[in-house]
Amino acid sequence: MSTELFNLKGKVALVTGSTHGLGMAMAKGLGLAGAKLIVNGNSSQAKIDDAVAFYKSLGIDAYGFKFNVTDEEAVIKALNDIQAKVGAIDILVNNAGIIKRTPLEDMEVEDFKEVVNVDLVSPFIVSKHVVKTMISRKQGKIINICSMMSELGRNTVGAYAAAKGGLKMLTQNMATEWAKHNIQVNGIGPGYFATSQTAPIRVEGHPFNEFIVNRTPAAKWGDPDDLAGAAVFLSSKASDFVNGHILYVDGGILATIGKPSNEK
Ligand code: GCO
Repeated sequence: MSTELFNLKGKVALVTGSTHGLGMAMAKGLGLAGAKLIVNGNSSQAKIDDAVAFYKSLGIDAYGFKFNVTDEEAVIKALNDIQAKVGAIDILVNNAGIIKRTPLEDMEVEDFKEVVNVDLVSPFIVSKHVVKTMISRKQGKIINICSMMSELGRNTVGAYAAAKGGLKMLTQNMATEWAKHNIQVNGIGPGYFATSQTAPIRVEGHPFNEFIVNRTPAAKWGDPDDLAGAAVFLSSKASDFVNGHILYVDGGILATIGKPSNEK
């Protein structure tokens, strides 16, 4: 089989939240596969500039755009700028997300709404406006970054699970509505990865750290670079007949009920 199937040369890829963590790992994979990268963040211009410099140091053609994915007006303006300065977006990775870990009974409604707004509503906002050009160009790839919590619940992450569960179904509905335009919409469901988002539950001795290593058949936390292959696959010709699929990259967590802690 030709590696051309996975070649992204000439494609423009927007990865929201690509200044660090899983977004950066996936964006790096797309860039190294040949895509021109649109780097997005909303924290600081300095962080975006540093990320663009990092991608460029790898020989990747990268451009930074600071905008808040929950603000529809800001998204529309940014997409117009991107179109004018870089070109039409071929690949959209809706990665930007937040998490708040609080027992549901203690969670403020505003906090619940904020998590859903960032993790579920913003992929809708960005996709709704990017897809217009994809429809007119009769081609496009959209990848929504779901989660283990698209399938399973866990104490203290109820808002995040509600959002990521919804994102799984939004992915399937986008696929349903847009596949006829030769637009493939799929999801990636990361397992437990070593990032800043999981740092608080990964510290040495934290009960969750031991739990995840025991619960994961691969017996380790994922390395963010482990996600690059899934992102390239779902962004490339190799997935032109894959629609509405959530590709879990989880070391086997969803394949098992787990094992007693004293079992190897
Ligand atoms: C948590 C973790 C998870 C992971 C990931 C799993 O608190 O359970 O942060 O949410 O980050 O989403 O797929």
